[in-house]
Amino acid sequence: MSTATRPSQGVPALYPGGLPRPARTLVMGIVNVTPDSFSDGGRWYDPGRAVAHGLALLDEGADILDVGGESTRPGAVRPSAEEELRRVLPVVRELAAAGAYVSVDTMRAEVAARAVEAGATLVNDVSGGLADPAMLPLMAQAGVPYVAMHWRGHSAGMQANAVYDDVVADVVDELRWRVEAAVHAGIAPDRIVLDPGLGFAKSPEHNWQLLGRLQEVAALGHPVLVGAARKSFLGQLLADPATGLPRPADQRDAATSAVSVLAATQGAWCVRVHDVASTADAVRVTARWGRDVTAVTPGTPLF
Ligand code: PMM
Repeated sequence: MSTATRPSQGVPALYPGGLPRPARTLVMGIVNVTPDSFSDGGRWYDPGRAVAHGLALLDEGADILDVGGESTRPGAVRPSAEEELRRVLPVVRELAAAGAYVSVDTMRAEVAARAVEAGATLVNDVSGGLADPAMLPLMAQAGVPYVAMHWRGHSAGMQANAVYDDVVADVVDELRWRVEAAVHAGIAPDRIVLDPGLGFAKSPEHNWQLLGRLQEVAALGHPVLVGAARKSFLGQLLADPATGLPRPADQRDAATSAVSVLAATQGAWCVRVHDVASTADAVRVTARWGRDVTAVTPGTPLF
């Protein structure tokens, strides 16, 4: 499909608060412009290749493209702000110009501001405003939707923070505090999306508990984004029975689609994935299925 014929990719008209609210779970396609992300490290590091990849994800059915220039894999070393800008800006600019709904995955206010200038219409901050004190005030000013993820520290040492009394209750409390901080800074509540932050200071068991009790996160009253794609807890679940070795990251897409379906049944607003084609189909099937179930027994959960 040529870029000229790609005006909106079916993303519904924006709400006054800027959040699309379709009748199904949205699909956010991942465009990592990094040399070192765990799942696709280096494949789209060149800006031209990243743009081509983003356009291909749109054609596969992505509603939103999430462009990131910093790997958050456990132990990752942070790039400088200049380097992050150099990676993401040209990609954001070109994808937005092609008509995509572009999100920028950054913890830095300066990068968020420059990306919004370049055409990004959503900011995805894995630190929920904790990494950069300038982020929440900037978001209040920018007025675009803001994803606040549950986070307890930078990747280098984050797994040492994976200590909870009750992971779901603790994550919900900490997300509530982030919402309070965001609203206090002036961000409109209807622009805030929450994310439990799978894999960020979480053990596999923590991730499974959060997924199983996703409705407790949704009960905070904000749209919920789920980022399970290709993460190591899936690799561990599907470890080779003979060797015990985790399933490699590039062979976790079927499991990711299964998580997308289940997250959609729990009312997730959006799922963030690498393999858009399978999840784009999965969320459509889930929405169609759920419509009839709801029609028969209103208000009954699917499972
Ligand atoms: N995970 C990664 C990066 N950004 N953003 C949100 N909102 N939620 C996530 O779970 C999340 C994220 C790390 O995964 P990647 O290296 O495959 O992009």
